[in-house]
Amino acid sequence: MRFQKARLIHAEIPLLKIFKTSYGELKTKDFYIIELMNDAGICGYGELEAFPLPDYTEETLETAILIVKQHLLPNLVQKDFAAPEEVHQIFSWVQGNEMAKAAVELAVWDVFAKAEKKSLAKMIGATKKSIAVGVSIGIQDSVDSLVQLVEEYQNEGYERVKIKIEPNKDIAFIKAVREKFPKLSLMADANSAYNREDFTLLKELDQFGLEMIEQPFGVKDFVNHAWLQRQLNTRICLDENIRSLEDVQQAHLLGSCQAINLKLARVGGMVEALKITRYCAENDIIVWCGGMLEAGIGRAHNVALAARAEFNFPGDISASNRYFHEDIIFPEFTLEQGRLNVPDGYGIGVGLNHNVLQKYTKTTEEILLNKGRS
Ligand code: OSB
Ligand code: MG
Repeated sequence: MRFQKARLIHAEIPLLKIFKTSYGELKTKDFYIIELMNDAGICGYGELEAFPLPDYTEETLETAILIVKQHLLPNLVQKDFAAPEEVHQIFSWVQGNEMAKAAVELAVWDVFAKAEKKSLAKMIGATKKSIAVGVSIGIQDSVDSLVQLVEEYQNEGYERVKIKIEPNKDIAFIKAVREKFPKLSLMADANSAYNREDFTLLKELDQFGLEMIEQPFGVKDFVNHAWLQRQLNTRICLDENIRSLEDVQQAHLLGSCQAINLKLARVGGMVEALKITRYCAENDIIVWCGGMLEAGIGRAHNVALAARAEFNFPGDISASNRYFHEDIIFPEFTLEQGRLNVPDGYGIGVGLNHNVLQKYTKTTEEILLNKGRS
């Protein structure tokens, strides 16, 4: 298969609720859609997930789109590909820049699945028809507003709740939620807000029966996570640390965690994600699908991945209406008894809702891939 052209659509949609983490706030979802068209006119889609600031990982939307245009798309020019894995291989000379690679690679997967007249889920060996999902709640101003929000999401049917924490917005918040909902599947995500000096506080979290504590320490810190895991009963889950299979192997061998929040964007796309999934299953590490507040295209890729049998823990893959007044896809993802249905149409199984997308589009750019660049 050859690729004819790419279209880069830059859009920004307002979030229904401000999303606050230990490192900052997001009011909108700012992203690019990468549309790739092959020589038969089949279009596939990927979503560039990097955030505007280099605070979650090193990449930003600006750096990532530059890598896409200058280094990744030119690698597709006038080459014949027999499988998406070949595209992953041809990108391997580019160090880091996982989100840029994932956006293009995932568009390639969508094109191949559509060309083979299969759903993406089926193409990657996923068998579930629907997936259990959870909700990730940003840091709230008060304990009361957090408890109220948890109640709302629980009533909507979310099966697992993740609460963002940071120093001074931790014990009292988790304690209040646990007291109100003794049986809720509950976890906390620190986004690297703590260090070894906070040990007593992190140990205090051990009493609330949390499923896991996500990323308490620094984003390159495997050693101190291992030190902490040895002293906690609660599982540690790594998010920011994990960019590749090698990172998972390192975490496993050091004992840095017992669970992995797997994000397609953070590990460079589907090929790496599937390797990590296999490794986790073989080594008794919990693997579950995280989120980046994706618009509908990114969400569709997550749903396909989470439909694989290894994903037994509900992902951060909520319904479209948990994030946005309107999503850029049709049909939107809706919650049914705490679950999202896995689309069975060809490829990602959802299409762009052009009316909605147009409203929020900032720029569109076309790049020819068949006779050099436009
Ligand atoms: O740490 O998992 C995270 C959102 C932005 C940046 C980092 C994280 C998150 C989430 C959101 O937790 C999960 C979702 O998409 O619902
Ligand atoms: Mg996280």
